[in-house]
Amino acid sequence: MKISVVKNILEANDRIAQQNRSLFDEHNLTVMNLMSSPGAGKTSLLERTIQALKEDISLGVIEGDIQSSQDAERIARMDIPVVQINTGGACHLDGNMIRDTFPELNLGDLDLLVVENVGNLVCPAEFKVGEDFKAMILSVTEGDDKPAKYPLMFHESSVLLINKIDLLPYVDCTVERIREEALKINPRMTIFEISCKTGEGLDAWYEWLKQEVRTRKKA
Ligand SMILES: Nc1nc2c(ncn2[C@@H]2O[C@H](COP(=O)(O)OP(=O)(O)OP(=O)(O)O)[C@@H](O)[C@H]2O)c(=O)[nH]1
Ligand SMILES: [Mg+2]
Repeated sequence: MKISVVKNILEANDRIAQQNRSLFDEHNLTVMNLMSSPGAGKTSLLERTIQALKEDISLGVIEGDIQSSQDAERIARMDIPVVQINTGGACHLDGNMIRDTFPELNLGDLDLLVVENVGNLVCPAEFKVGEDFKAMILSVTEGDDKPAKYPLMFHESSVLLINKIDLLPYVDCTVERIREEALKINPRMTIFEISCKTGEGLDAWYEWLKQEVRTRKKA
């Protein structure tokens, strides 16, 4: 009985996510659902990415947090449209919450909408919001055992960004092990090694993302 309740919630969410998806498609909009545990570097990656791409691509951001508007304030400083969702306790965003932001966003003006999910390595992976793809960040300070211990997010994500590689000399973490374990779970995953502090590895990420946006614009 308990299982069927959970299943119903996920099915109801899938329906709303599908409606969101149809609306995004009408606008040839690329939507990325960005996930990670707290502090892995989601907002830092967005700040870097916005800075690098905003001349070529029209970006918007939805910020998801349990509480506070600090991340939205960081993004607003970069002069692009941003909406903050406070879940008030929920550990993930869902289709409904995303739909509620539409009156605040001019979807027709955007090429790329990024949804920064609530910091959590588990729950966000279970809920679609209408995205084209999920991307996740794992920072090297979290440890190279994380793919094996938290496989769902790795399974659901098309992209893995291994962040904070500038800290590798100080932590016991092997990037090769992260790669191997992640690819065991999801062999199709595209992996980038980056530092949002130094900028290392980010050019390849920008190119990949621009290509994703271009492909949908032409569709
Ligand atoms: N050394 C180092 N620090 C980083 C890097 N990327 C992010 N940080 C730092 O890590 C901390 C968390 O970064 P955020 O970008 O706020 O992380 P987040 O994933 O958005 O955090 P939540 O939204 O709270 O889940 C900040 O102090 C950043 O300056 C990096 O590549 N190297
Ligand atoms: Mg953040």
